Amino acid sequence: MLTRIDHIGIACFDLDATVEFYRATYGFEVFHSEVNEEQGVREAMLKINGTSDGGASYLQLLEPTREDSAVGKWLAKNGEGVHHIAFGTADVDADAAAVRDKGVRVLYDEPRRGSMDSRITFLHPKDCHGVLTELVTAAGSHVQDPQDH
Ligand code: MC0
Repeated sequence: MLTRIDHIGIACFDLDATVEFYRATYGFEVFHSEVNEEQGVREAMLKINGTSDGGASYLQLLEPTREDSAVGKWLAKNGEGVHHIAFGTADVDADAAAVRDKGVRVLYDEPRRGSMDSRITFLHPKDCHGVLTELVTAAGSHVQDPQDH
């Protein structure tokens, strides 16, 4: 079950300048930053709020580390802006399988490593009305207790 917006991925040319914009304009601070070589990104996670299933919601600022990466190609074509949205789930394997059964292309056979040791997969934007969509199970995420609301 998809329980939250885990993050909104924003592609940018200059990560440090974009981080500074979000800090100076809104007061958002960097919660975590890393380089993900497999995905070809340098990224900063700005935490917006925590959630009751053990996850949280973030803005994810993404600067490509190489031109032929997904974000590099997208930036060259579109310029800066919202690159993808990510829904949080306690069970990315089950939710990816359920979405695949509905005819949506899931881009990975098995979830891969995402930010902060999360497990992630992507759905093809052409099957999602133009929105590149990610499913994420955060490290430490747990199935939500019905009494958690
Ligand atoms: C491409 N398209 C998009 C799009 N990227 N549409 C909406 N949003 C996007 N972000 C569209 C293009 O405009 C094009 O449409 C068509 O999809 C094919 O795109 P392409 O430029 O030819 O590129 P492909 O086909 O080589 O790759 C597209 C694909 C790829 C979505 C399969 O970007 C991919 O595998 N993405 C998943 C991985 C990813 O994005 N990683 C970066 C974030 P037209 O109409 O022109 O044919 S990593 C991340 O976020 C991690 C660190 C995390 O969250 O923890």
